[in-house]
Amino acid sequence: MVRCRRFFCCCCPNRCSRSKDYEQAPGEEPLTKAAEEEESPTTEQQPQQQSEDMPANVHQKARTEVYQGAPDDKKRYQIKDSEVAWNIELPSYAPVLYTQEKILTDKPVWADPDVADDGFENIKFNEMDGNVNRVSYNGKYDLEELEGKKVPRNPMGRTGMRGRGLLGKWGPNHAADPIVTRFKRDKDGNIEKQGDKPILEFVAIQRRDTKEWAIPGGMVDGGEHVSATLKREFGEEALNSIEEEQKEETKNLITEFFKAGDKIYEGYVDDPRNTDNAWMETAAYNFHDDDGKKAGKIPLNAGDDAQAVRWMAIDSGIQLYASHKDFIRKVCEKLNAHF
Ligand code: RP5
Repeated sequence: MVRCRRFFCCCCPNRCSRSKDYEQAPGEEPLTKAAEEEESPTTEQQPQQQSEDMPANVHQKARTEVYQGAPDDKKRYQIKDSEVAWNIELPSYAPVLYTQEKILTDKPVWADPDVADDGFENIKFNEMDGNVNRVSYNGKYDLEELEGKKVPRNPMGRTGMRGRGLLGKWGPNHAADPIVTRFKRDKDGNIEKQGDKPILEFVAIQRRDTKEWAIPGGMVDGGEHVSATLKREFGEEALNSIEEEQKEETKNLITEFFKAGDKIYEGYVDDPRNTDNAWMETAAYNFHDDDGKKAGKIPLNAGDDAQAVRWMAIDSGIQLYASHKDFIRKVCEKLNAHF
């Protein structure tokens, strides 16, 4: 079957104009039983709440005035930290309306219909809608009115922009983030330390869109297990697996390595593309190579969406895309490593 793998990744230079052979991993296994269960959202949802897991700096990057790729007159309406929450009265709130022109005119398959388009009324928010997961990790989201129709409302509050911006789906846009780590070692193979804690390295990619360093994550395709997305995205972004024939040995190594991951975070991402009506959510998993003999040996090679890839030493000073630094910090806590 030939279909676009990238779904609605805005940093893809092809913006899904190029189809690639889609290879659903045969007999793809869930990471763990718990992870498998968590991947099947139910319609029985609790009202939205901010989980303890939520990164501390939620909703900062999703409020920057200049929105990537938007025309000059489509700047976010600026609000103070204290005005983000919906329950704070803000009669003066006048968010700009913006959805990328290409999404509106090309109507790509990975994007939802716009409010005035045929098919919009059939979208089922807050539930599994065919193979599209419209369930939020943070519980049931509210709907608000936009041009006479009901659209999802960002559970984390105001962003200064309505519409979908660069995102394809109304409401949650689901991604998965593989955090591949190893200990930093000197030339003799000894683990390097800061104080009494080992220093960790993770596989980082430099995004083509914002040029920021990031975890090599990506969108979950419709009907795809998060476990499959984690492996696929790592292959596409950090190993350039689409363009190059991987050696059988490398393939087996990756398959084995990606069987055992620890869930680090599930929920809202403070992504710069978020709007009042469309936002990113992710499932971030850590795959740790304790002796550096598994993932540590795989040759890295930047794929389509990345302009560079490397093992990056972790320290609290790193600057990463969206909420990725929060996920990395959690991995350090779990492995009792330096941050
Ligand atoms: C972030 O966007 C997620 O954490 C994930 O890393 C990424 C997915 O979007 P694309 O890289 O596919 O654009 O919010």
